[in-house]
Amino acid sequence: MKKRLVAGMLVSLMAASMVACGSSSDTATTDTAADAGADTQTEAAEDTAASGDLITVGFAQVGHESDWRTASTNSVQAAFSEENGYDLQFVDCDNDSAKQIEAVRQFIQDDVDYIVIDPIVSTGWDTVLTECEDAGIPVIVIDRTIDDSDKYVSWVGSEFMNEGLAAGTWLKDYAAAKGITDLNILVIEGSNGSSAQIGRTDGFKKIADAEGWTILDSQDGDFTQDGGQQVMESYCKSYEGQFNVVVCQNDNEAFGAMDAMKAAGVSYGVDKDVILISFDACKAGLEYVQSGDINADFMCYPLQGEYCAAIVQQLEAGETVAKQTFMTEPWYVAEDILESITYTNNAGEEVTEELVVVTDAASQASY
Ligand code: GYE
Repeated sequence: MKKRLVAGMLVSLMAASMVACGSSSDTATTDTAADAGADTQTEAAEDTAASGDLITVGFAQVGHESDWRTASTNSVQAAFSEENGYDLQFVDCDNDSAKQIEAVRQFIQDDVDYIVIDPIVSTGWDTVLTECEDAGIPVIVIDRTIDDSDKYVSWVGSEFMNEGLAAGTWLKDYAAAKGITDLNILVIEGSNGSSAQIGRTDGFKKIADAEGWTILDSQDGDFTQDGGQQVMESYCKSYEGQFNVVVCQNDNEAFGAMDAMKAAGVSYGVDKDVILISFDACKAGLEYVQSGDINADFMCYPLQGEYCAAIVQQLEAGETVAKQTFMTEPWYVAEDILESITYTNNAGEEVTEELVVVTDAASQASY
């Protein structure tokens, strides 16, 4: 299908496909949606390969800051392979928003068929997305969200606010089960201005405020191991002997924080000085949950390439695409103390979610 046709379709899609919500009925399970995506893709790839015409896709990736990011990059590159009928232009934006906007403008100049963006920050997108629209190039957003513009066709990713709410609720129930009444918390946030940082911070804070917990400090660790280590080193000096919970907004920050705590003589994990909470649930993270060094790890599913390619194929076929597709994510814990947690999610629904005890990280982790 030629881009001009897709552009025409884009306008009606925007008007018709505002199915935004976060209710469980719109939540794609990772298996079923990925399977459906894979089927559509194979058929379409056969057609495309037969015609010898590759679909060009520009992908402006955040950077290479974490294990999660590596998994995301691999997933998108595998889904948009030449074998599958695509010519992928991949740009690692190195966590630099200006560079990311520049990459999108270059895709417009190169007249790609589709643009995929994982937005480093959630604001500042309207102008360049208008340029994409004017050029007739459909934009698909993955992972992080965009706040200030609706000029994209579809988004695939996680509900970060729910991840934060779940972490807070788990801490509340876990502390009660262990008889810990006084919680003094240090937070190492993800990259400032990213929707992942904003959602996880706000969700957790909502529970902390309701429970009257003390958040001693909350600083940016940039989603990196180095960042986590540096922030934790300074926390260990400034708050020596004053904290008993550390919340890291991704696994790599948690790895850095563990090194810093070890060096400062602070113990962490199951029945130690500090309860350690993390997000992402990547393989190395789950190994630390299994060993009891991380108490709980809230999954954020990065293998979104298949979903994204399935959306491209739907657009190629002239079908209506969902405005939002949510990943389904389990919450992992080290101990068999609580079976589930119940909380009110970002869509205002009361949900009960199982907690999965990590007993075999190697087979429980897929990235
Ligand atoms: O948690 C972190 C990565 O945007 C959800 O970015 C993603 C976050 C993920 O660097 O590890």
